[in-house]
Amino acid sequence: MKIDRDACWLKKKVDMFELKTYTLKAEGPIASTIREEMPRLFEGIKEVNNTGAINIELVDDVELGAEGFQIIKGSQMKIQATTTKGLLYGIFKLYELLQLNKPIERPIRSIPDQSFRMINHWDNMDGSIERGYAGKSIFYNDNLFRKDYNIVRQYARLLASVGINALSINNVNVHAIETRLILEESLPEVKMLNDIFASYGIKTFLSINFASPKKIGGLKTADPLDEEVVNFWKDIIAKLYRVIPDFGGFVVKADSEGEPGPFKYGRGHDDGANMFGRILKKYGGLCIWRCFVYDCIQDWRNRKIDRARAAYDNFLPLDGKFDDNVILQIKLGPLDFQVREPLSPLFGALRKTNHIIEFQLTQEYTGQQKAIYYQVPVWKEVLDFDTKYDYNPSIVKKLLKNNSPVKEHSGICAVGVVGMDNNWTHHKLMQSNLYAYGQLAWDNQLSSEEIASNWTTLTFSVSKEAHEKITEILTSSRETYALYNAPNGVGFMCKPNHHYGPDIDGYEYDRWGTYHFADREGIGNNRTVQGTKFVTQYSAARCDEYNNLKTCPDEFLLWFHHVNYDYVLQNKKTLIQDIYDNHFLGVERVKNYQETWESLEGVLDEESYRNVKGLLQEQYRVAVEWRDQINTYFYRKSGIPDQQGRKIYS
Ligand code: GCW
Repeated sequence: MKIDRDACWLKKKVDMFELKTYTLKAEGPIASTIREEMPRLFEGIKEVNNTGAINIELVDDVELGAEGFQIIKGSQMKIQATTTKGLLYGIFKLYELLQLNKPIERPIRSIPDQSFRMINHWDNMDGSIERGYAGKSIFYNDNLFRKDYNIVRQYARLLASVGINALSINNVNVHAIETRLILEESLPEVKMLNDIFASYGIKTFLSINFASPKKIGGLKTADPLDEEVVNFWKDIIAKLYRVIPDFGGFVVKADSEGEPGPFKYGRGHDDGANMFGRILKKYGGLCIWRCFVYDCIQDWRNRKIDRARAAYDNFLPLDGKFDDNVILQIKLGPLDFQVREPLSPLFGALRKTNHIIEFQLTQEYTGQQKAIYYQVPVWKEVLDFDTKYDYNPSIVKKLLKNNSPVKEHSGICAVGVVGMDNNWTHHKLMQSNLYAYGQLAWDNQLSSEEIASNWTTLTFSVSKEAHEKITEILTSSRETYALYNAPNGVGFMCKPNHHYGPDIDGYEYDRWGTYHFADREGIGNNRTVQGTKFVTQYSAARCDEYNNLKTCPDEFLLWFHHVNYDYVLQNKKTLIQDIYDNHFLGVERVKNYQETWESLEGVLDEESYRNVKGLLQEQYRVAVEWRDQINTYFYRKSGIPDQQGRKIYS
């Protein structure tokens, strides 16, 4: 099948009738990229000396910072920035504004809200992608680098076009072969990738194995306070930066799901992270340390342990103890990218530590690229969430930066989504999540609807009516998926291998701390002050709200409380009827998507139409499974019939 790599939001050139020339007053790798991009983006444009119709120029404008830009339209058009990276962002924005037919009536000054706008690749050198559902890795295959630099360059272009400025290129679960990526033998290829991304203003990081000193250094320990271990890392890092002087640094998953870490040596995570920080500092490198640390061998009988508490219990006591080039990376929810999950209580509680929030573009628990799940509504809920601490601003999108001692060492990271599938993301409509992630990380004020509408316009050339149908499907899809999935924030209930489709008791007696405790009377986790006390990890105001049955939002009810099936929710329904209604409604909405999509036959390009039509059939099949299994399970447990007498299997 034709590799349709440009079949994304950059696919259509803009014809700028009167603006056929440009000047660029800047040099260097990113300036070369701009010279390459201009004719790719703008029909018939060419570079001239002195003064063109578009003047792209470096200026002194401290307020713009290192990434901001401004576009001024007069007798000529000016794109100005303090760096070539800012100029690159400016030409992509100009392209988008013209493509969207948005007139530039007044100067546009744009400075990114979030400093870190990063992607983590969970790619393995064997070519697989952990939790990847869009084909094989674009970087590796058969334990070798693919060396398909054309694809990598097109990917770098996509990322830069939506302002993404950093990425890590291998899985955070670092297996034997990826442990060797930091060795001299790998550095020429790592440099090739690094330099392609750098030419688009993107910093490259490697995920490293904390036990590397033992695995590839011949040492008997990986203790971060051991002098030989420190010397091992000094040698590795010195050689790496000699070959790749502009390298970003390391991403570390330690003491997590079997990955080695400092706990083994009786050390704290601050000891581990700061060891890397101290060595990386002189090269300008960063250590990004993940907080996904919990008891992954939990005994389901032990009701005292609550995995949801773990990140806060492990890392809040270390607040302020990390070096200024160390950044904590924290998942948006306390457990693991669930459809409905309250915010991780570390946000707002951490006051003196650089940190970034971790999203997941790949749909591990949310349909695995076979269901439509546009994620901006989730991200808006999180970024606009007020943690209600007694300081200002206590809203997440502001405190990420304000509570990080080094402002530019804060922001957002997301687990990536692209693979070798010819449209990058397997599901054509899920390209929108990659586009949306970059746009929203840059401008936290953008609405879910606006981003969806812009992506649709850039991607499809369709009538206003068809445009509306596509954006309506996108913006409602997260709610639809949540309606037919695990109810009211209880989470999981999916197949343990691996998270696609229902298996209500699949995780009930497992070691992962992911339980629902359903019995014949009721269901849910007691995380209140009478239960695991997880709720006390929030601010006083949020703790009271969640702890109190009367004020706990219905969508988190079973995350925080164990209630009977006849408990009356805030929406005035009993829990059991709410479960029945939501699961019937969720399937109906998928059915409506199918009908809406069929009305677009002949309106959309054939490939996109068939891609989504086929995947919607699969989404409908699995939605029916979720509905019938959840409804039947809880009808059998509770014995309470559906008030509307609909078909529930006895
Ligand atoms: O969501 C879980 C995934 C693991 C992943 C882990 C993590 C890379 O099931 O595949 O490992 O989280 O975030 O480290």
